[in-house]
Amino acid sequence: MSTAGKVIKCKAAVLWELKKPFSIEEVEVAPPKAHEVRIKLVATGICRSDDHGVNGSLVACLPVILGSCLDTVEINTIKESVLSSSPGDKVIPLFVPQCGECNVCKHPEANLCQKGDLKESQGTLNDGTCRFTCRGKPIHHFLGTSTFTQYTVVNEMSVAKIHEDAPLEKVCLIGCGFSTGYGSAVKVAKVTQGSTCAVFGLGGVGLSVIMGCKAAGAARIIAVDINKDKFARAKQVGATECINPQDYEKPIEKVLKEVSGGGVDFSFEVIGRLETMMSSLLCCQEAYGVSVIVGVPPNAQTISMNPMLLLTGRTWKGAIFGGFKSKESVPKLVSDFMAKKFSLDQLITHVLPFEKINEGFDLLRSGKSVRTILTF
Ligand code: PAD
Ligand code: ZN
Repeated sequence: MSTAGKVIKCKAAVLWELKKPFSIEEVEVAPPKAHEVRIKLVATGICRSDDHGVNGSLVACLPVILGSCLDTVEINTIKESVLSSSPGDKVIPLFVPQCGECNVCKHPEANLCQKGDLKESQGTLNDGTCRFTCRGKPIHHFLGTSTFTQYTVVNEMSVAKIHEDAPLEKVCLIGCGFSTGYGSAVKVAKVTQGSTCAVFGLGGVGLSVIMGCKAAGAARIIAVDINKDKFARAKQVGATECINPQDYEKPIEKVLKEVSGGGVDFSFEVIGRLETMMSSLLCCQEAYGVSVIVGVPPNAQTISMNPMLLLTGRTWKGAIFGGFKSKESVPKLVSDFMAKKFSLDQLITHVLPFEKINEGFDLLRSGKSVRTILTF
């Protein structure tokens, strides 16, 4: 039976208050408006950025249905809009859209489309309204995606059609964590053959950075984490050595400079802490090192730094979503996955039914999981 033009009632994980558990509720999902699609979720991942949502440091528009990243879905209904996707297509929602028209989209290298909802989140779709209602109240969107729900509505510039045979419960990671890490190495840092890299933080994103460094031909990949349980997996994806800063008296940047003979070529902060951002900058070679910020700091915090650190020749940069233009890159990355150019298995530690979302967040916060996939 067609659902076109009708409200769909389904289950969603609603966050009514910051720092509280999700509540599984029946929500009403309005039909899509022009240039929007309503999609049926099949699998979605749980990401640290969603935890920033729970803590209020990424978005504070409550109540809200979170779920920024790591999602895969099937188009269910399309109304009033001419889209490249049709019912039955497999798609991945994009927390950074690609409108194709703004200055950033037209720039050959940049990817932070100006139509996104990342910088000053409104918690709505682009027309300023919400498609979710629960207990008579409008429920906000998150980064234009909101995937912790059986059905969601997104703008057409926030969704990419992918290979029809793609395994959704794996390629959902291409919607966020994998691409963010992998692109930070191959596209943002542009890691070179034979180079030495240091990666701070070995969560799902950090492991993906390691995979990118390896793919780019790095000779040494030094993995850094205070949780030594992360080391075995880091080695499996390509780390050549692992260091726990807590095993040393001296600061980690000094240790890394010593083991690399004066500083690494490329360093990555994939935790989201100011101290490790500075360590990551300091550990790269002063005349030609490139340091990339990937981690998102939990609150609006600032760093003070000595300009000499850059005057000597270092490059300090950062990017969202690995610098990939989302709509055009996600289908290509999925095809690369299908062609076995990389594996996602090492990133997936847990698979839970959607209703167990709170358990999934506990696993992330305790450091026991890399990525938990929620299935619908
Ligand atoms: P995660 O929490 O799974 O991994 C973080 C890792 O850092 C864990 O293994 C910790 O043990 C480790 N760690 C914590 N403190 C320290 C420390 N002081 N020194 C060394 N290691 C430490 O997170 P994740 O991999 O899901 O995400 C990592 C960051 O990337 C996080 O800030 C997230 O918000 C950000 C992110 N950014 C984008 C983007 O587009 N830039 C996308 C997705 C995630
Ligand atoms: Zn744009």
